Amino acid sequence: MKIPRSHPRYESLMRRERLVRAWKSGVVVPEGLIAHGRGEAFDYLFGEESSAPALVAEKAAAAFLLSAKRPVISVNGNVAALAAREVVRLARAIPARIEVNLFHRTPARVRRIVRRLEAAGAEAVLGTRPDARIPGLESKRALSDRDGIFTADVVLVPLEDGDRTEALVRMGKTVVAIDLNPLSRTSQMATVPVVDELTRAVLNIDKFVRELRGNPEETARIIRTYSKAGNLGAVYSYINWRLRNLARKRTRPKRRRVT
Ligand code: PTJ
Repeated sequence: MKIPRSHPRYESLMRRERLVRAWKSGVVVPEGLIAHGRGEAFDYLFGEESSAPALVAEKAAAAFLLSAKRPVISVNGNVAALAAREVVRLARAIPARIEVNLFHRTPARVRRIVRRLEAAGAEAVLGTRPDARIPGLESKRALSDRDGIFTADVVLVPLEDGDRTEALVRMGKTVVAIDLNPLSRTSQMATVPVVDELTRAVLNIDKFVRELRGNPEETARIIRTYSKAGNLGAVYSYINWRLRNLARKRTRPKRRRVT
């Protein structure tokens, strides 16, 4: 389907189209389409823009990734469909390794996603030959690579499930999550929950990585002063403020013009 550029919700419709195409080619699972719809509903609450608290979390995410010894970006079907190029660019800027990790894992799907990342410029993508298991996880998400997520100190997990986030945190890792739902178990469990839309979040983190590179003092200061509770609190307040503003606009009586 051709989406006209002039459509007021062009970006959102394009993302939906990209996901449907990726589902047809076996990169995205049907559950990924449901997950996307949930995310979009939350994005309306943010006015489909990165909020100020999201930008604070994105800067903190960049600082944690830059100061990591073994940073890894985890990629699933939705992420490969929506942000393969952006993820590869971010991995290069940090630099970090990329590992494909799937909830609905099949070897063929992993290979398809690796190929998609390679087409976007990625090299040495991990995930096809897992040789370790994340302790305490029953699902196939536990399968991991010793050179990647298993020994990473900082892991970026966009569109994750809460179980693996919790298991990774239990292993002592710093987990940076991207999830539009501030109430999801992932957002609650992550060390740095970034409550923003995937493509916007990856681009913002990339921008902050480039800004902070070569400035270890500022990077350390950001890590020192970041507060997860404070940041999530600011996200709730932002949603509250937006809804109250909208309610006020709707209920305010129209003023008569006196001539
Ligand atoms: O490719 P697989 O097999 O690993 O499966 C991927 C999915 C996404 C199906 C799997 O990880 C899953 O089931 O995830 P959940 O538990 O549905 O969680 C996805 C979360 O991502 C939800 O909280 C959504 O609100 C959020 N979300 C969806 N789309 C976006 C998003 N957050 C940010 N940006 C989005 N574009």
